[in-house]
Amino acid sequence: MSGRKKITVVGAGMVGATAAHWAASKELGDVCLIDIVEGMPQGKGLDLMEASPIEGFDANIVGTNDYADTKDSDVVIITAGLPRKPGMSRDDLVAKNTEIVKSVTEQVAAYSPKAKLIIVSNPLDAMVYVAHKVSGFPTNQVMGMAGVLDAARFRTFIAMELKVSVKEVNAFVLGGHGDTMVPLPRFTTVAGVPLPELLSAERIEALVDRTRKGGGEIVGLLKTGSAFFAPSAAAVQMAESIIKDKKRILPCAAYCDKEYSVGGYYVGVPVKLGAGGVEEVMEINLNDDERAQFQSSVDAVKELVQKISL
Ligand code: NAI
Ligand code: 2OP
Repeated sequence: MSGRKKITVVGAGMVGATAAHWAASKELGDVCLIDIVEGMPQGKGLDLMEASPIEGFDANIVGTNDYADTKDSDVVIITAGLPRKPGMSRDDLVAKNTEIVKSVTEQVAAYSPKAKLIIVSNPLDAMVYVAHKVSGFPTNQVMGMAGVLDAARFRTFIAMELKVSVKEVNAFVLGGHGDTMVPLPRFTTVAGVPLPELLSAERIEALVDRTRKGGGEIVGLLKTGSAFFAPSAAAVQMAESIIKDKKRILPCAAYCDKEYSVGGYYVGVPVKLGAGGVEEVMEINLNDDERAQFQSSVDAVKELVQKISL
């Protein structure tokens, strides 16, 4: 037991193990890596710990199959889930991952009732809803990672197009993960200059389209899995804002009721993330076109959530 913060990562696969790596190397706290596969989280945890003298980070890293080891975590990142297999429909995947996220969340919530939960498992907008319902946690404690990743992809493509540092590019996205995301070029800036002043509408649309299909582009290249470096970095950026009470404004899947007139669903919106988890949902004025796109994204999320039986 140390005086450090504690981050648990559930699912020690590609996203989970890489999230543990980022969290430890940034010295966010001690890390607990848990999976159902025996030996694998222990092996990855020990291997990562053995990298610490080389990289010079102080963090205790425990790999385990026992939820007792996750006790009193400050932040829990949930990446457990199955990828879609041949012959499996999207609905089959929703059913299977609902089962996994439900059982994981029950155990996490029992050992760490005050933890902030960051859900990564797909389909994201539905799985964060499952985690909220099952944990019974207040809405500020439960959120999903998608917007930071989608915005990072958009920022990458804009920086590549304009040949500028990614640090100059700030992007704004709303809505669900992937196909239904709503990038907002009006609020996307390069060194403070709105994107529409720097690129033609056609070029912006091409970059938006690539961003929407960003997950599929990586799957097409990898063939045996999906993206993990950027997704894990995104989840850890959210964890860092909470652990260090940075109060960053990041796009996250957050519970919205009156906000944006969503009516009680988790959708991607800009959120202030601090020690209290989701401390505020930031509302911005959307024009008619942006509002219509956001609404169809919310409708897609509702349709997905209606398929869930808990
Ligand atoms: P992976 O297959 O490498 O790892 C998943 C891990 O979950 C495996 O090690 C598996 O043993 C474990 N697992 C399965 N059932 C479990 C249970 N009941 N308890 C504990 N662990 C369990 O997959 P990867 O690439 O790490 O992706 C993980 C999830 O994150 C997938 O659902 C993927 O679609 C999603 N994802 C979401 C993103 C987002 O933007 N929200 C981005 C990237 C991935
Ligand atoms: C992605 O966007 C698979 O959701 C994942 O890369």
